[in-house]
Amino acid sequence: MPQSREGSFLSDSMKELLGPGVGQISFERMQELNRLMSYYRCAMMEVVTKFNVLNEQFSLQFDRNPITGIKSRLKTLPSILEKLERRGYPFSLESIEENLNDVAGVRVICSFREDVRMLSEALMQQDDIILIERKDYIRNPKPNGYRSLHMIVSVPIFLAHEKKYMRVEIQLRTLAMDFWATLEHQLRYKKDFDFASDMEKELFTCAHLSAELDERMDGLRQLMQQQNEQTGSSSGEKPLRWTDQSHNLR
Ligand code: 0O2
Repeated sequence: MPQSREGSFLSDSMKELLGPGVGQISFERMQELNRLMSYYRCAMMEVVTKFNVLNEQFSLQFDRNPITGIKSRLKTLPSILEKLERRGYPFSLESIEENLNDVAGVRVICSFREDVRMLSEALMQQDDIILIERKDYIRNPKPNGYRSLHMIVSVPIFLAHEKKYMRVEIQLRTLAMDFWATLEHQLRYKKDFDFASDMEKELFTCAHLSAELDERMDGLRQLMQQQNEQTGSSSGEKPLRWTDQSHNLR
């Protein structure tokens, strides 16, 4: 970044975050900010790896994948500043670490509600993870119908000369919950559109339908599990799966 131009295009909150001076101080603070964001990125990668490992293990155990997708994101700087301002927190790097829990976010999309429970419990049994906060919007959906299990965890990252704990927000939800939340988010944040109350009601009805879908799918999964247990097929042969190396079998 050309130092001579720094002062001209930074917002007030950004200037406060980076320090008062235009020049050396700001440049150093910018480097510190980059370092902090890279720590968050590392913590996010740790959590994603933990879920990939659990998926691998459970897919061997149950012959199906409990996780259908994992998404991760780092909050953008404008969005970090907006949240600090909205909550009345100071604009500083220390304040970001101290006051924001969702700079690093990992969203895990599961097949069934049972998988959400199983994965969250398995993660919490890992002795390097510290649970900071847990919000169960599946048991207690938000008034608009939003469902997901949210957990704020602190996870260690191993740097060259130190171990540092960073916070990550984890959202666990089923495919049906994700379908609803994704579309609701799209509709709600459409620009120049007034969200009428009958549309709120319709969205709430859709949330109810998605919850019912999860319940019925869970019922089917339980039935299949019982049948497998009766016939003993879960402990026996597994159907042959085609993989990338399948041509080697010919
Ligand atoms: P993004 O970009 O998805 O992260 P806070 O996040 O701390 O300001 P709160 O209410 O304490 O607010 O957090 P909460 O309830 O745990 O929800 C935070 C995140 O959950 C949101 O992040 C959304 O991702 C998701 N979420 C919560 N409620 C809803 C909802 O009604 N609809 C949808 N689609 N998603 C929801 P962000 O910061 O909004 O954005």
